[in-house]
Amino acid sequence: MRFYFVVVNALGRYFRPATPHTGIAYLAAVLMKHGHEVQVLDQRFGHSNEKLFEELDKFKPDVVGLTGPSLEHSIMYDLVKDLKSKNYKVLVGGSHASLIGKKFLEDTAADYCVVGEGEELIEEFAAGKPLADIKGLIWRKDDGTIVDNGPREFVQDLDKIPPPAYELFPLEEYFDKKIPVITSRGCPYRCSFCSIKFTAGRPFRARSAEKVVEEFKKWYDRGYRYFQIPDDNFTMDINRAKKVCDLIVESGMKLEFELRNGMRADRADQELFDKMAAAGCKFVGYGIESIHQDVLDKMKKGLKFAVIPKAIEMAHNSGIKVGAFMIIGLEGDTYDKFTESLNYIIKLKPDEIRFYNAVPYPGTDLYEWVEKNATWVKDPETYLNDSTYWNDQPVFETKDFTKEERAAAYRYAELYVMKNLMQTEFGRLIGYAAWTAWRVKPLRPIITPMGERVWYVMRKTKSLFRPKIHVEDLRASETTDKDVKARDIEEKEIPAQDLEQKKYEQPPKIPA
Ligand code: B12
Ligand code: SF4
Repeated sequence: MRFYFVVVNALGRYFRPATPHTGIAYLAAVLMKHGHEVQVLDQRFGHSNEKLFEELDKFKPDVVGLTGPSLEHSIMYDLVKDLKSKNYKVLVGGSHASLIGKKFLEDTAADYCVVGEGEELIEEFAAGKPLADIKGLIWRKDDGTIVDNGPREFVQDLDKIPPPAYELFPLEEYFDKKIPVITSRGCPYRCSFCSIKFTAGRPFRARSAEKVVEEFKKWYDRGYRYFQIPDDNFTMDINRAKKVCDLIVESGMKLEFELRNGMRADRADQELFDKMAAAGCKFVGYGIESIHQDVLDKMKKGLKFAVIPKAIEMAHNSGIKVGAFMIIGLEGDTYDKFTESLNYIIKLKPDEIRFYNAVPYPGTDLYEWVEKNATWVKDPETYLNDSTYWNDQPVFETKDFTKEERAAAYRYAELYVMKNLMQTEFGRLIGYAAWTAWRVKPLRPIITPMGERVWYVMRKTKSLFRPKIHVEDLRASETTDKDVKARDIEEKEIPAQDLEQKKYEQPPKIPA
């Protein structure tokens, strides 16, 4: 079969895509392994639909596959309409399709919708298995009836999936010369706001360290030195994470990587950070969300705030930079608690701080809580599609934390966040000058795109000089300070049934 995949042009506040799309690269790899033909268009580079239709005319696919997040999903809906007007068969998947499932086919004329992971499903689909027998598929019968075949089990053995075919993407055009390598999928925690259960799911599943290192090596041999590990929970199994790092070191590759998607501050010890640093880790983000234990408990984070300062210290001991990711306005939060969170987190001296407005995705505990206990400022259909929640406008309010206070909190946090970001990226003085100019609101529409472009050029220039290796220096100065050890980290408060060792080594079946 011939598949044409489109990464829909939903960029939100990003002005250029950072990396190729991992999900589509995986699907393409599976299809090509089974002899199918695949082409990909990353429309986030701004390719028009005219260009898309020219390509489709030439390629004549049997199916056009679309992927996109909830953010700006109306772009995907419009594209479905255009594709259907030209009689293409349309298959949709990814975060938004997985979130709303059947509703996607109710709201658009798409033919098929995939919920959750797509590799095994697309193999069956391409092999011509009867649609009614393909678990995880929602499809439209000839008479228009929509059939939901029910959920599919998550892929149990990730090592069986071929590595993502990033070579189908225009690799030189991405923001950074950076390759994402997924080493595990899923996360068994139950944070009230998190929508991970709809795509990667709760069962934690890991690739073998050997396979992971093989994938790094594939790109390393092609000149890549800079990687991203976008796992949901890279250190869920700490020993496995250590093994991945050990094997990278043993392989002799002198690479750098970041854990920008975040790791849990309570699933780490000093030895892990030492090994991560030796393997080339430069940055980890912690999903901290709030400094207040009652707020953390209400969001079911399963995290004791007491571990945070040590976790930051441990990463710093190993020479790894730290990002602190915070959320404004979850259950139990107030304006005063927000200011305390901001002030306290600054004192912990992470290298980067980000504050986000809480966004309830349908189907999450947060969403249900908002329905019962709070007031929507925007209706879900609007805010899911709308990128303005990146700015200061909250999606809901409570009597203890009003929309005006939420907006003020975001603006206040943003001042600090932007100063920190600009000084990190452009240096102390130029960063401060840029930030001062950015603070003048009427100048922002000029300063922001200018800054982004300068930033892009700086990154590109920097990537010309890669490989730029600091790993040896780091190894030489490996920390001897072992004061902060694993036992100092309190591990607590995650539903025991999810976290028994055997449960995440042998993933449970898909939860009902
Ligand atoms: C890396 C990442 C990013 C990267 C790159 C994303 C990219 N698209 O290239 C960056 C930093 C740019 C990013 C940005 C954002 N992200 Co993000 N991101 C992720 C993360 C951590 C990993 C994505 C990934 O590579 N997964 C691994 C691959 C294998 O899985 P996959 O992409 O889901 O694809 C599989 C299936 O979904 C399915 N599938 C996917 N597409 C299709 C298409 C077809 C036709 C078929 C059949 C199947 C199919 O098959 C694939 C293989 O199994 C996920 C969390 C997660 N685990 O999904 C969040 C996640 C996708 N991001 C999220 C969000 C909210 C965002 C942002 C909107 C804002 C933000 N707060 O950062 C922006 C949106 C920008 C954009 N246009 O994508 C949410 C999406 C929720 C939603 N309903 O939309 C997620 C789920 C995080 C979360 N816990 O809530 N993100
Ligand atoms: S720990 Fe992270 S990935 Fe896991 S449920 Fe919480 S927010 Fe989601």
